[in-house]
Amino acid sequence: MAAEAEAEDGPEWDQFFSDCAPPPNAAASVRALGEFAAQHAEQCRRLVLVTSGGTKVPLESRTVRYLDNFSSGWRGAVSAEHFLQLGYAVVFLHRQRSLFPFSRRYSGLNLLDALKAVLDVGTGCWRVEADQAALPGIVPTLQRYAAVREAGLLLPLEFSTLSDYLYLLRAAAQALHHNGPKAMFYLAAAVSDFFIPASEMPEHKIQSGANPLQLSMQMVPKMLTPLVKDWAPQAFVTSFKLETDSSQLLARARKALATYRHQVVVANTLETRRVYVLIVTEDSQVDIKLSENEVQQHHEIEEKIVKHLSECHTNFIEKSKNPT
Ligand code: 9Z3
Repeated sequence: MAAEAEAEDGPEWDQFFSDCAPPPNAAASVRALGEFAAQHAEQCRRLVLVTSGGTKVPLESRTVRYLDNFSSGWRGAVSAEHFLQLGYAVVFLHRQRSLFPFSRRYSGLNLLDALKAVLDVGTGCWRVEADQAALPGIVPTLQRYAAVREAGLLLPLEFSTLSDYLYLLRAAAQALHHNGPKAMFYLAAAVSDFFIPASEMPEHKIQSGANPLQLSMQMVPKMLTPLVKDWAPQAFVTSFKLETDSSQLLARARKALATYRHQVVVANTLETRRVYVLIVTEDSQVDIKLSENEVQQHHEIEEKIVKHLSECHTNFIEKSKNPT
């Protein structure tokens, strides 16, 4: 698989991947992806790859320091739950220790405050009791999580650095190739645009005497190009566009669609991302919002985003059966 893919990635990507070591769990992840994709292809189930969280960009080979970004993984974790709710199988490619589907509800909590060790006088054994009041909604959450696990609908994969992320994204895309148009990519991870190639990175910790610290970083090759053209040409691809200037949202989303020729861009701004997104396709643009009232009732915008995209995905699958 790797050799075949490398021949198609283009020189920039050949260079990128030959320059970096595979992630520590690469072989097991590739195997798990292949099995997961095949199992759900056989069951004719829709499958989505959700990417989530930010990438780490090392500044030294023996890494002490790295660049990171703001992403919490909320968008990805919440969206993954809603995709599962709609019957999708989900590959959840997420930054290590970022928010995770289901457990994300309790991420701000010190678990030890919600648990108590209790001595059972009858048996003389210790058991652990949970304070349900400290864990709101824990019973339905555990039930949903257990059902998802039992049905084998969730494959979590972790990344930490930019190169781990890109390696696993490519491996996932190649595995999902077998799911054809039933595969969706939902690229919500906040991926660095800049990196320092291994050959240009200092081996040891940068000394604090370096004042001012000057870094020279290169642009990361645009991953959407090979993803759409070579790695998963039949899949339904949704990318996310993040801006800080809302007046640029539509133009930047249209530019991305015109450049990569994929299906959807979800555009959002840093400050309003929990309550507003703009979903742009070749021939439509749809505002998705949460009202004040919905915010107060703890609705999640991801439910609306995922519902809208799954409808677009249905049309895409239908169209691929009857191309005009
Ligand atoms: C997003 O725009 C996501 O919605 C957020 C979610 C990262 C803002 P949180 O994890 O935040 O819920 O805290 N993701 C894509 C960001 C990105 O890097 N997009 C690239 C760009 O804007 C294109 S691939 O150029």
